[in-house]
Amino acid sequence: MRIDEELQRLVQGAARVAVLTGAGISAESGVPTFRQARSGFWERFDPEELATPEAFARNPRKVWAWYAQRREQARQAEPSPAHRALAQWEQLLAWCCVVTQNVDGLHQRAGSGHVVELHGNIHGDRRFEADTPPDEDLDGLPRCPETGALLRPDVVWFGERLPEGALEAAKEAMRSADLVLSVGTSALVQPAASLPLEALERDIPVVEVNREPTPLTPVADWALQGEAGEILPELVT
Ligand code: BV8
Repeated sequence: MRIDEELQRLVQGAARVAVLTGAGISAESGVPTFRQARSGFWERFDPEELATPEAFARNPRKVWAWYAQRREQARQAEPSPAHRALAQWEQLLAWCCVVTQNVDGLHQRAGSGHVVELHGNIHGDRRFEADTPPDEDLDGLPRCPETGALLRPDVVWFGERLPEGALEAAKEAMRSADLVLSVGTSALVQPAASLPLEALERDIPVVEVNREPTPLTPVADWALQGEAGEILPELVT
């Protein structure tokens, strides 16, 4: 893709960068996105149906099956050229904060040093604090070794509050950057999708890199349509 000269100068002159990423940046690592056309594996598992505390309380076995499969996918995946381009760029910047909606841990594996995980991390567990089905239905599911309480994936489900510190850190990064990128997100899930607005309200330039148009496209200063794994290495290194 030919990168606009003005944009290239802006990127090369940046010192403090905040990058919001979504499932699209991991697509080229082989990790399925949330809203791609339903095919095969995704027909049985609708994320917005399953990524909720109610779904887990109703059927922890089915939700754990979905997360166990996604955990394994994330383990087997390798960071994409886009993850790696961001990690390399960080070495040239005064600071770079990657604010990710993803739970796959691929930014950290690519070498990014400052990653804010808005929606948690699929490789962690924590205690499930609400009521669960009777014990006999929970046989074989992960439990807390000390208390025997049922464990759940350490991610933020729909209807759950984001980790306070993470959301505040993400907003602060967007407000104090001199350049913001939004990469591989459909800009639909709140409150993450509103983060670039923190920059736009302060006339901080926002660049979108995404395979298709999103609600952010019309208000972004630049919108580069295509594969993150092709565009980012050309744009930032
Ligand atoms: C909350 C973790 C409140 C689990 C996820 C307004 C304000 C506040 C809340 C709401 C609101 N309106 C609605 C809500 C509720 C809800 C919400 O936003 N619903 C949406 C569907 C409308 N939000 C919530 O519930 C949030 N909680 O607000 O709580 C509250 C307040 C007080 C007290 C209690 C509660 C919690 C949201 C977090 C949900 N958890 N994930 C898990 O992963 O299993 S969200 C899930 O969606 C993932 O994290 C995913 O990353 C995220 C967003 O999706 P994207 O990353 O954008 O992925 P998607 O597939 O959609 O898009 C990928 C894009 O990439 C596409 O555009 C595609 O074209 C592009 N692409 C693909 N390949 C490539 C590419 N681009 C470039 N290159 C490629 N190769």
